[in-house]
Amino acid sequence: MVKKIAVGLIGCGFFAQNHLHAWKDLAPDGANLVAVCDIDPEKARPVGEKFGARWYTDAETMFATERLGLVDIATQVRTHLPLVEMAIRHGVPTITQKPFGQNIGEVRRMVKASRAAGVFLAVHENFRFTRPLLKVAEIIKSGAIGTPNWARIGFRTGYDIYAGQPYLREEQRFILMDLGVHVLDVARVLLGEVEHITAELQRRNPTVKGEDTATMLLRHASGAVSVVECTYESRRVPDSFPETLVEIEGETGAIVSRIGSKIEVSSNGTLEVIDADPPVLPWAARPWHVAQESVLTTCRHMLRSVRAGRPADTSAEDNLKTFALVEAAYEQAGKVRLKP
Ligand code: NAD
Ligand code: 89V
Repeated sequence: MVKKIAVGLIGCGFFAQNHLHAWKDLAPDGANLVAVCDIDPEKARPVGEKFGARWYTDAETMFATERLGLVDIATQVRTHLPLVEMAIRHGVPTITQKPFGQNIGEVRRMVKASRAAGVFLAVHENFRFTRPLLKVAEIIKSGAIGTPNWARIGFRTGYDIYAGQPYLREEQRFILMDLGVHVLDVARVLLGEVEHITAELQRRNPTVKGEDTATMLLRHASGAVSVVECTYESRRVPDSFPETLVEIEGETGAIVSRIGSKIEVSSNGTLEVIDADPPVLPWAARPWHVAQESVLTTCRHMLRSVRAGRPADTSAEDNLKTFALVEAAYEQAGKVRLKP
């Protein structure tokens, strides 16, 4: 009999629906979704009723009332710091959605608080847990292409993200905080830690306040170079949303991912095409299914990490390294000037 872990979720909005389904799917693995919380009762109540959990409109009351073994924070970034610090005060292992914090000062404060209290803290950074990118990482680890020495990692879409996340139009720091955290994390996973980064940022959509396109150049400690890019202003057809497409080159081969989660592996002169398209879970729908399945994989990883008493792969300390790249990209943007 698997020991159950009481799970609480804070923030019953747009993306949290995927977290909720994932925790219910993980019931056989010991996840027991007992409580949900949203400051808006018109969100908390129906979610509590639908997922069979007690519902709250105040996180402090939920922590005081429930005996939680894990809390999953799926609110927007402005509330991550206060909610994470609250959870840590209550000694509850905590997951928070990306972006980890509003700035690196907040991120460092949360890392310090979790370390001082000895409380598990991780970021729900799910792109590295998408099935295609798990497969790419596995291929690299197999040595099929040798040591990666060049890469292009891109999330380029024209998908109307604003329909489900209208607040993104108002963010002064937009694409790096929303997508840069994802693609830079993927770059770290596939090519290792980064020594330096330069960035060019653009606002190509006049109706948004922040940058909507980022093109970054990274030098990794291994000597590899990667071009890392993200935008919601692509007009390509077909659209690749929500896939991160990669081109990875090594001494003896290359990996190229194509729309539809197809992965082309060139190794020592031979080509193999792998289908890494994940199943469309009963509560998922194309094209979101790639991201939705990764939510389940991410939550499963978190549950296993808490149960094993070990840090998550996307621990607070690890995600600080990704977040530092976001801040460096903002700082570097446009600074490399020509001196004719
Ligand atoms: P949302 O605004 O739809 O939902 C957030 C919910 O939190 C709202 O219902 C709000 O009422 C509630 N809330 C706010 N403050 C609260 C508090 N103090 N206590 C309890 N509830 C509170 O936002 P969203 O689009 O679902 O995004 C949430 C987070 O998920 C963001 O950080 C976003 O970047 C992230 N996100 C991640 C992915 C991914 O993992 N790939 C995809 C989409 C969004
Ligand atoms: O990650 C996010 O916040 C979403 C995405 C569609 C990229 O998953 O916007």
